[in-house]
Amino acid sequence: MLYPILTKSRIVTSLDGVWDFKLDDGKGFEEKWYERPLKDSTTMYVPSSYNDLKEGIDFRDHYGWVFYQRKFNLPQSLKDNRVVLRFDAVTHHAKVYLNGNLITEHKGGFLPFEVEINSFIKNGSNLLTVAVDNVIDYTTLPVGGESAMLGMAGVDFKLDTKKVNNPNFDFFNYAGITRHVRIYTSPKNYIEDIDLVSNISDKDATLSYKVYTKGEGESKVSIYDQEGNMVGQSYGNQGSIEIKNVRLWQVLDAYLYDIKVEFADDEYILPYGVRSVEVRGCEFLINGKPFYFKGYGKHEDTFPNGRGINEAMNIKDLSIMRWQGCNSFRTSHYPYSEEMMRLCDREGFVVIDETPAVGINFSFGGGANFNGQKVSTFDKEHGIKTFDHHKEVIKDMINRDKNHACVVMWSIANEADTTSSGSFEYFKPLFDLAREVDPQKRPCTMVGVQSGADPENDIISKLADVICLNRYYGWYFGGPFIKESTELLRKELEKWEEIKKPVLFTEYGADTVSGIHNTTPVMYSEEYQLEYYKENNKVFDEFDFVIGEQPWNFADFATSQGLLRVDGNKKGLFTRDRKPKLAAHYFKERWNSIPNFNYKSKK
Ligand code: BDP
Repeated sequence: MLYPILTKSRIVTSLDGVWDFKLDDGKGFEEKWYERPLKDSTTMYVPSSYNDLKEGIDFRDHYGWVFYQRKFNLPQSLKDNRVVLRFDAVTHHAKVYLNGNLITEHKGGFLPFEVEINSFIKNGSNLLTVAVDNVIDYTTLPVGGESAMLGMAGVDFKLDTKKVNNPNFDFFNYAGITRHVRIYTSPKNYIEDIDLVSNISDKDATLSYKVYTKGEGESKVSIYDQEGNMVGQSYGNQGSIEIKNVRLWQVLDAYLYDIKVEFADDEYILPYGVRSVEVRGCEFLINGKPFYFKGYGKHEDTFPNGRGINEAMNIKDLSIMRWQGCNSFRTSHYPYSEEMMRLCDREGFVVIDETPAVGINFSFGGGANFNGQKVSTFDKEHGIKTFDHHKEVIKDMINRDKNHACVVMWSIANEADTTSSGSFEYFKPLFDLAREVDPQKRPCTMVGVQSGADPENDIISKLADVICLNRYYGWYFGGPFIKESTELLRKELEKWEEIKKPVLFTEYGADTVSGIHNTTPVMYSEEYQLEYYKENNKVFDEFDFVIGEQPWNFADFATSQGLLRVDGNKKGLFTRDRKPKLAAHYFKERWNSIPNFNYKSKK
């Protein structure tokens, strides 16, 4: 899906701003709130998660639907164009009404959807209503259950009078219209999508393209360098163009060409970086050189936006990461905003792009697993029901992000159940699908949970091109005995060595409350976090097939309330407002002395 931009044939206008808003009291649909102006509404900023923008726990933890509403008028001059209403993300389920008519519906909270509105627009004022549901269950991604993963330890009561969401994941279930809302236009004969793949040979590259169009016309594709010089051109919906003396997109030193596509009266311009990605043996090659991942698992999480897009913070985060010597991050645990992906293209950050598939695992929370029943994750009757939706999000994510130079690998899921019966049957077709739909055929991974899995029996070793591991030796596993625990990490790595694939640590960390200090490194102190990382990193450095380290997490973030979460998850190297903890300075020193390439290569 193309990102909406202004060109000579396209207009984009924003519907962001202050909308009317109302929590559903159970009668919203019955009373057809979408047919007329909302009564007794409050104000709400779009885009944002609504949860932290008004006071009170009933508001913050609201379960179910909410209604957003605004009016808009459109210029008459747009009438002869195709007019499209586009939502970049609505979490988790949206029903969109225009002038009282349901015009589209969308499931999944982290990917864009759009609808042509020509036949629904009126002259004068148009009433736009978006009903948004935050309910998570066995069919949604991320997954929710009937009892909490984190909370209510030892308390056996049911909230009969009140339904609550129980995330099977460790981040606050923020909801709402979380990314931009826009109306854009295109001519009636238009460019629908573009696939770009490049092959580099020595000094030159060949760009193969495919243009998907609607209506009558012929395509023309032209490549411009950053100075605006045309460096190649071709006609037809499919073809290839040579770029002589190509300037590659390099890590932290990006170079983007403009790919201009013309079709009938339509024009679209796509910034595109030429680079190659390949897994060879136990190495991860970018532009042919063995890359070492230095960076983080992150979240889109700020106050008071919640998961709402915060572009100023995106700039700040990349700046901090650059300062620290980082070169990469994972979009844990859902696809991030399109603006963030475009920013990473421009800055040269390397991104592992993850689906919202988190919580496909019924063994979390000490077996809290959905009301304490010992149901297996892939149990045909009572197990997970996410398969079809999982296919959709893989297709939609790859379709949205396929042309980004920054994206070097797809992550199919985080900490799924990868050992119990049915897991291979569930995941094998998903890996096949990702490999089939990506025009650039990037490597695929799945991020593994530390549940005592034996590398040989963990399906990750069969399906993934890179073994991504989340490991908490010295925290959940063996804390406070850091040294003894990392001895177990060493033993585990000796086993992974036999699988003969690259291993990347996508999570490791310890909760650390900023400001707690001690001469002896005790748990939760900044000194403990420092010690934890030093000891884990020592082990990583011993193994050549360990191709990177991404501590958990870049910054502290909001979670559900629970006994293990003091105002959220405190594993950040930075506080939620981006102030460094002690270990952040240690990583700055370490990462600035580790090169982006050839760190582990044998001399
Ligand atoms: C892992 C999850 C991550 C959690 C983290 C933690 O992938 O989402 O926040 O552990 O417990 O299980 O801090």
